[in-house]
Amino acid sequence: MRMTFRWYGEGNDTITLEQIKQIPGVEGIVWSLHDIPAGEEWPMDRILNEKKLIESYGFNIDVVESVNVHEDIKLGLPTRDKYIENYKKTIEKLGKAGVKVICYNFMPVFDWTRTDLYKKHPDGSTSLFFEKAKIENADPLELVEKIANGVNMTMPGWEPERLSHLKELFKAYENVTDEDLWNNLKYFLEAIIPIAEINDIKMAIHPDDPPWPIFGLPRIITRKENLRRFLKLVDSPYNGLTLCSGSLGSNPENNVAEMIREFGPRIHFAHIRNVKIFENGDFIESSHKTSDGSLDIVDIVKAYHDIGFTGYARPDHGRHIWNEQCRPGYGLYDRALGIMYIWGIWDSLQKNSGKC
Ligand SMILES: [Mn+2]
Repeated sequence: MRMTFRWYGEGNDTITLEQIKQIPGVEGIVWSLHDIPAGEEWPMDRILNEKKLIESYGFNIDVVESVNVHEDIKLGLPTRDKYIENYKKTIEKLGKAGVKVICYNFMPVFDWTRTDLYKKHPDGSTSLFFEKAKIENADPLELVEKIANGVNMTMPGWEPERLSHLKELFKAYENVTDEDLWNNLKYFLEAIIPIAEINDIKMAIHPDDPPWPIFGLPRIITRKENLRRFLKLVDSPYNGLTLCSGSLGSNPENNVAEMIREFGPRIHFAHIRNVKIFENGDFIESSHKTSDGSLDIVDIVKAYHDIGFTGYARPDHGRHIWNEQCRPGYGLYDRALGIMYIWGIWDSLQKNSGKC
């Protein structure tokens, strides 16, 4: 397992590369060019600048999260081909720069959805929270405005230019079914996977978060059967998964450890975090510790160990603790604690199996 840490870039993150350097066992920075809108080709000089900066701290740049997919591709509009061409050119350039994995998602409109970004835990820490009833009864436009105004920074997936077209986007998706979305995803994969193969870049789709339909929008990357179907759309090792335990695990019917054991070699990127699910279907992002949430993180890490996982991992999200002011879900302290929890489990498994 190769540990990484997501970083939003110079001037776009409260955390520094010096700080990340002091977290034990972190080899790579998960990065992106966050200011480039979905559908545009990434400029080579910008890619190389980022590479130079990250590598100067001794980190690898192997994982990019994300290269976002333009809505026209997800909608299957005739304009999709030009955006797919741009996507292919970006893959080629990232391949030249030495990138090994691209994480992306195929969720209509939103990358992720929560109802509260700073929900308080009994210990005074805060984290992202999803209140099921609020989403079921909410006007999405109102909710989005409230969430977006609650933070003083641009969040991936919630960019102002995307949100300003929200009404039109909802309209455009009105008649798009799950099957349409599957077809549009297949069309996209058939175009990009051959390019990923030539450039030795593993594509790794992130599951839908949360893994069920919201606001009537279709969602397909949600459970084991669908992941199975996804991997068969283009049956290549370059068409793989970002297995996000927290996203998939917020549906109690999903058994994350079982998925790891089934999809093993097709998992290129592991997002490891815990969630606490309440009886009414609400969930809150908890610390990584198994007893703090509903997911058995020990069993999840053990599943990766059992399959001999050599791919990339990150602690995904963390709570906001010790009064840290940071991007929602992306503080330094709790993600660093999460990494140490994961290493603790991993190293003891290594030792027990005589590998350490
Ligand atoms: Mn994730």
